[in-house]
Amino acid sequence: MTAPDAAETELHSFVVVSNRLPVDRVVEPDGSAYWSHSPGGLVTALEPVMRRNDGAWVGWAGLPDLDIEPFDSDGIHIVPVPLSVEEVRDYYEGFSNDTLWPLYHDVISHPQYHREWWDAYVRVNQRFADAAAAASAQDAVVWVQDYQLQLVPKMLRETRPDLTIGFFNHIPFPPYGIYSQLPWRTQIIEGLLGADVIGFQRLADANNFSRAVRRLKGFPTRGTTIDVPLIDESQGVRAHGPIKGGKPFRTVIARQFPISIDASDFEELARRPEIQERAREIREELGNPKTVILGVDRLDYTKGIGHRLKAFGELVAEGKVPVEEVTLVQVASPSRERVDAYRQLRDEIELMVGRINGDHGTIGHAPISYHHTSYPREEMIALYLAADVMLVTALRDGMNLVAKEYAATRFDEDGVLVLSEFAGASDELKRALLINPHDIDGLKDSIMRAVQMPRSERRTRMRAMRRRVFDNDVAKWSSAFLEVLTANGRKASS
Ligand code: GDG
Repeated sequence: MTAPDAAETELHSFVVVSNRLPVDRVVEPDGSAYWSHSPGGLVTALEPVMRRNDGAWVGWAGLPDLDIEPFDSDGIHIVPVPLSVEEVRDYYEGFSNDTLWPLYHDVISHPQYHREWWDAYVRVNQRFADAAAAASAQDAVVWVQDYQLQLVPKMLRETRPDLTIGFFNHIPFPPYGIYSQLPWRTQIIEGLLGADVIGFQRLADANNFSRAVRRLKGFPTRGTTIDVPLIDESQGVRAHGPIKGGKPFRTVIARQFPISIDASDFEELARRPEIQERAREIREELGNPKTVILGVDRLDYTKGIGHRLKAFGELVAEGKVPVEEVTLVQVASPSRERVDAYRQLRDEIELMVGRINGDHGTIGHAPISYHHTSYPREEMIALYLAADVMLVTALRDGMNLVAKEYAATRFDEDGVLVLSEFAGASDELKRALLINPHDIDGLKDSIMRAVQMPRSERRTRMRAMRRRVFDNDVAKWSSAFLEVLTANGRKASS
């Protein structure tokens, strides 16, 4: 992509706000810089809506201390929000990734509570809210994404009560017993309640949120709706701004909208002869084992990589999966490497891999083919095609798109998905072999069942999962959310 033309400050009727922009600022060692498009699922889902509505995308370009004017990129108006080095440390690596992330994932790792991180979170959320307000036309629809920006809905409503505001939480929302640890638990709930619709991955997440609202604010909740009084009794102030129509409360909808992928895009790539050839090559490079097992994750403690390695390592040690016949390919893509918990995790995982390979490998065969790297999408799809068994053993995961990508890729209706019941995807992919990753014996049994599953059963299960993923793709996700959002926004302002 070439350097963008700076565009004048424009007003937009549809605005997406997320921590990261759909484009990355890349700086070469020689100092030259360019923008690269990052074609994530969210971008693919929202691109058509963006183009139809002359949309703007507000977010951070991924590098500190970068102050760039808004510009247009592939039909989307990009509004960069600058973050200083300290803000990246305190708001992003600190409060977002070392406080909220572990807290929202059932405290698998200990959340760190630091007041200066919270201060940075408030300050940066205000900057995102201001940038979104400045880009929004009268009565625009604004869609805020994810846990890094939970205060933005309230901040936006305070200055722009005309806006229809949606929020989608990509990660779980924890049970109240865990959530209540957060010293700023009330402020976050109030921040989210600034939205007209709050979307979650699972029904359980929406229920956990509603319970937190009842416990902390005492607002009545009925099914998916929450009545937010315009006068907040506990504070004696107008907490969420006025609405038209003179109703004593605003109705906020909190419900599940399970996110998905662009399934046909995955299938289209998987059908390309060069990618199928690459899948064959991968098996060959592994020494043509009878069974290839695959794990693909960001190297994150929520993904249960250690549990998976433990189960597989025991099966190898017991001789149930001979090293000449079965190989586990584990892709662990680098993630959040400046956060301590992630550095420790990497050491633990690599120690385990080294031990298993050292104890049980032969000169020609290692039980685990481990890759701490990020592959191009084509290579990922070739890996999915090459894998007889896919292991998704998350201890807690909002959705887990890898599970859906595996199913979308397998147009041959083959392959077995072993899927944690703690991943949101398990609500939909019920024909996977569902497992509790904490139950190592149960996990071992499921791996063996997957390795030995007859072709006819593999086909029936994969067919059902594929139907689900194709019927509920990411375009359906965004249109379902936006339909509820615009309906509820209209109701609130009529
Ligand atoms: C959060 C929530 C929720 C991974 N390694 C490589 C690579 N990937 C891609 C996968 C997949 C994506 O990254 C990972 O998505 P997940 O959903 O599995 O997990 P998180 O990153 O934790 O995402 C999660 C999601 O948000 C969406 O709402 O499902 O629960 O935690 O698309 O394919 N892609 C490439 N190379 C890699 O090495 N190209």
